[in-house]
Amino acid sequence: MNRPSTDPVALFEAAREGKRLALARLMSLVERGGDAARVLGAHTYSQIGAAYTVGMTGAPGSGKSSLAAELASVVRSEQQRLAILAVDPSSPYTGGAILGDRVRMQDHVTDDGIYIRSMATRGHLGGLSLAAPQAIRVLDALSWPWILVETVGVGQVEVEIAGAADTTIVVVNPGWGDAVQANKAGLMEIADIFVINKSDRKGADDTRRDIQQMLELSSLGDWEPPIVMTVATDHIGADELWQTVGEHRSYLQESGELQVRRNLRVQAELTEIVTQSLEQRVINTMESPETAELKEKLARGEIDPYAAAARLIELSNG
Ligand SMILES: Nc1nc2c(ncn2[C@@H]2O[C@H](COP(=O)(O)OP(=O)(O)O)[C@@H](O)[C@H]2O)c(=O)[nH]1
Ligand SMILES: [Mg+2]
Repeated sequence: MNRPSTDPVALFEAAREGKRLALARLMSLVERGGDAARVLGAHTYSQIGAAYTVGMTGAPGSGKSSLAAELASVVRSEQQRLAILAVDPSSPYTGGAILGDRVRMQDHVTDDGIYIRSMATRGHLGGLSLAAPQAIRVLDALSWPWILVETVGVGQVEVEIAGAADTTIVVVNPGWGDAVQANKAGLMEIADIFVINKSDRKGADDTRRDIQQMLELSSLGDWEPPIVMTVATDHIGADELWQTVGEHRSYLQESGELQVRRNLRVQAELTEIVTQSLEQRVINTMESPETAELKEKLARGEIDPYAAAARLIELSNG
């Protein structure tokens, strides 16, 4: 029998009663993936759909965590609750960063209406691309109405995670070429809202123009991504940003695009789960003694790679 501390369903129920430690353990289970994540997925699936997910991505140091802290204040002033998932191993919210004065997140640490969790990359298959949506679902099932996912806008997986939100915010800074860099990283395509944070610095207007020009060159739908200027460290712009998120949400709901997006998202996740489990199965087969002879034959040129592959797939299905 599972002890309560590792039984995912028991942890989920304890987390539902507001127990923070249970929630922390639950998120660790999700991070690790495997059976516990599967059980949890089945247990929570019928209880999701009410949460709204906001992704925020941009280069390291662009001010995402500072903005997240600012948004947390806005959300709390509206008596709403917000969960923040930081998928950024380089600047986790845990330990020093959260308690230090670098980011004003310490105001929120003891607030029941705010939950902050950083997720680290795991060293095995599945990784963050599967853990992040699962973590979002758990928070959704626990009735967190708003979930903000912060990821560094470098690396395909990170960009994908942020882009898989209902609303995606792309954060850039003033300075020559920042918008161009964001474009190269594939951030232009996923942006529903642009933020030029550190607008206290020189070149903010130029950056705005750069983004506008890039937007004009790309094929837009009915929603033209607004550009919001912020200075997170001076509490400027977070209200407007949150209002813009609300407008985008209304747009998605009224146009029916929210459901379309969510359908595409869950289909992409399905593909990912299938791909990764097949990949794992093939790797297991490759390592099994049964394939030793096959590999030797391949090495001796007695069988061609395609025929060997067909045999290997047969073995992995068996
Ligand atoms: N001048 C200025 N500095 C900022 C602003 N927003 C954040 N910073 C600073 O930029 C640094 C990186 O911020 P952080 O929120 O950790 O960025 P992240 O890596 O994107 O999460 C910190 O030293 C912040 O104090 C801003 O609007 N103006
Ligand atoms: Mg950060």
